[in-house]
Amino acid sequence: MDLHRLGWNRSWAQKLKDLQDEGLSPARVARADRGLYQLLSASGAVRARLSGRLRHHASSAGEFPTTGDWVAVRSLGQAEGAGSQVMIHALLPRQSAFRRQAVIAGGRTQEQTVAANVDVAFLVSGLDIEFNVRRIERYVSIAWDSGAFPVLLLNKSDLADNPTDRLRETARAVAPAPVHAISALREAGLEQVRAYLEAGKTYGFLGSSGVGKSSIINALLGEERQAVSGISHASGKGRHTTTRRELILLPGGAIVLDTPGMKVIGAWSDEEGVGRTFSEIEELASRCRFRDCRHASEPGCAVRAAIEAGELDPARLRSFRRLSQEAASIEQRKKELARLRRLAHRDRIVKGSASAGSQRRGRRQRRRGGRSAGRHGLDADV
Ligand SMILES: Nc1nc2c(ncn2[C@@H]2O[C@H](COP(=O)(O)OP(=O)(O)OP(=O)(O)O)[C@@H](O)[C@H]2O)c(=O)[nH]1
Ligand SMILES: [Mg+2]
Ligand SMILES: [Zn+2]
Repeated sequence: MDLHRLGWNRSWAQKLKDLQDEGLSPARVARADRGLYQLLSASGAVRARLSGRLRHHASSAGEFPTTGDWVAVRSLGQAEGAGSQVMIHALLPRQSAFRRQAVIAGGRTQEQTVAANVDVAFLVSGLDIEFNVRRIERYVSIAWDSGAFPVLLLNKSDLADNPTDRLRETARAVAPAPVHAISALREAGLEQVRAYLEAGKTYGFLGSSGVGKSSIINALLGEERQAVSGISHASGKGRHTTTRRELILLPGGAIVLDTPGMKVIGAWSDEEGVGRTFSEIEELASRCRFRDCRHASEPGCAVRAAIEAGELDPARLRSFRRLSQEAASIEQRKKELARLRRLAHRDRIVKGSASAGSQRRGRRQRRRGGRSAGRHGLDADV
């Protein structure tokens, strides 16, 4: 399989190179199921496990590979291809991450990444009785924080008496994130969703159980690949039809992530958080000769000295590097998104009082500007 089909690009190649480990090859996590991973790689689908070291460090950092992640693997010797198993040795720093607090043993909570490396987050809500603007707002703010670009899909427009009012209300609440009313069942408005899809980009579908995430994906695929619930979700009992997160390749080249419905509880790691988790490395780093020491080959590096003296596990430094790089990379995406958001906001305010003619001009100018997220239609569909 061509890795680009899975979203591989120069920036990922660079991140793999940064691991400075020979003989590791990249693969993307298609499914994660309690320690067992389904990966897609250049040699097709493979099953994988975490190396003991990675598992150990992942549990201390609360970060296991998840669907959408790029990992570095080493084959276990058998012939590669369907049925072979590989070992995951490293997790590449994420470009975006949807995180939530999961309750673990003893009632404690631990941060869990629900979806990684999503470019556009389709936040799905139902236009039926479960419609709730406050919940939608929470989803949108989590999406901005994750480093993904949020797009609201108000599904089940066939069940709404007043879809236009709700569309308007939502658009006002989440501006400048775009909002679209669709019906997966009637296949209405799906062209608005297709307009976002680009080859090699990753699209996550997120939202409560029963809102129609899998139904929309099936409609985009043109086949009933994902199981959807035949029963009514009107009771809101939260029966999950999709039970695991999964990566799906659409015919046009876009990569889609289906997820089980989730409750939104926000909380995000930041660069400071990374420092707290790796306090012993921070402590050592404060004794490096150079303040901006990367602990690679700089003279007077206290971190490398500790590794050479056997006082620090090199894998620990690797996890630290990955998490710091990840935090920086998500931080950078958030800044870029914030900039787009401000621009779109300003644009919207101007547009609000503008005539139809100047709106068209505004749109043309934006197109000429050629901003990367420009084609994601920053104006709501109202
Ligand atoms: N009326 C109507 N029903 C829909 C529409 N889209 C989905 N449904 C129905 O809603 C129910 C739930 O759809 P799913 O696609 O399974 O929802 P989901 O978001 O994937 O749910 P989980 O996998 O549990 O998170 C099914 O009975 C679908 O047939 C729609 O546009 N209109
Ligand atoms: Mg589903
Ligand atoms: Zn150093």
